[in-house]
Amino acid sequence: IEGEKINKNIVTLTRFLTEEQVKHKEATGDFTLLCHALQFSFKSIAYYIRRATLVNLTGLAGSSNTTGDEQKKLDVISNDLFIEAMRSSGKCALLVSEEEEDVIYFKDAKNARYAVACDPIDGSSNLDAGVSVGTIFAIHKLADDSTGCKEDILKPGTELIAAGFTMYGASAQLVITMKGGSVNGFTLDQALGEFILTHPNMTIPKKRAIYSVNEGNSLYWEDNVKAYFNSLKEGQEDAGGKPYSARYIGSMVADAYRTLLYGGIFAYPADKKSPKGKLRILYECAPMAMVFENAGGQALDSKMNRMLEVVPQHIHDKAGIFMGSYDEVEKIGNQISAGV
Ligand code: AHM
Ligand code: MG
Repeated sequence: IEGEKINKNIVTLTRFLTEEQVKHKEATGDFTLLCHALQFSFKSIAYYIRRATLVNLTGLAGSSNTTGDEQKKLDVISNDLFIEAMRSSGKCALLVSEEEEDVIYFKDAKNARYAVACDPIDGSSNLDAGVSVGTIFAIHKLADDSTGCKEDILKPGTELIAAGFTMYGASAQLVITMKGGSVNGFTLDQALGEFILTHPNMTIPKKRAIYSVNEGNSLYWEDNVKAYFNSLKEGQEDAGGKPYSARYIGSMVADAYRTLLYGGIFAYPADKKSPKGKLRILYECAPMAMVFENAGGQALDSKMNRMLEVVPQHIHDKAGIFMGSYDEVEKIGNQISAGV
């Protein structure tokens, strides 16, 4: 019978989170509620991105964010949606967003124990062309005696309790990982309005001859970085004598998602033009590094330190990043650290 082929034992994100909560005896349910608010913001952002061209949401908003980038209308809307989702959850004490200069404190959330960092729309230069963008999130727990302060979020990635991203592509893909846990991928079923577990226990291939970097910056790269990327194009012994393939979307979430599934490396190195790198530690580098490490890969900064151990001094601090398959990052470590 046709009906027999249909999977009736579907794991939604809600079910997944509830089952995870049961595994942790000390859990209060607060984290689960925070994640419900997160997933609602992803669904709303996905909805507005899909409709952007139809309802005049493409183009600039006429303002610029803290870093001086011109804001797109969707940057502004997504940031507002994310902030409201966190505020209304009652579980978020403070929020750092790429679009906000300062930390946002939700003082009304009296019993909130979480601090969240987010990039509401990462890769927004791709928006008007309909190319994949994403939302990145990172969740810290407040210190026991804290009611919410900057120090609760200015922490290294090793202290994250959960992190992940949603990619708005052909479908919306949510990837989430928790401290010491596996990496799980969910696909938004538009008809059901639910994220469905489609990629359980994701692991990144150990190696793959694909590199993903903006080579337009190579004029500014340090010599050791130049030498490393040039070596990939020269035909590698361990890639059957063939050169690596290049893939670069210019949306970290989309480049990272592909790298997670296919393997290879993604990099945004610090260079002479941007000595501290371009990508932000709290809401770009650290959460991605957590996903990659929990999937069996690695992530380093431009000084070849473990990305998760980098401690930001300020909420919008940046770092260079190299992340991907375990063996590929190992190779970078060996080739580049010689010149660090
Ligand atoms: P954004 O958060 O302002 O969109 O910038 C971050 C994006 C990343 O998604 C991507 O990896 C990188 O910037 C691309 O930068 P470039 O255009 O310099 O290659
Ligand atoms: Mg970004």
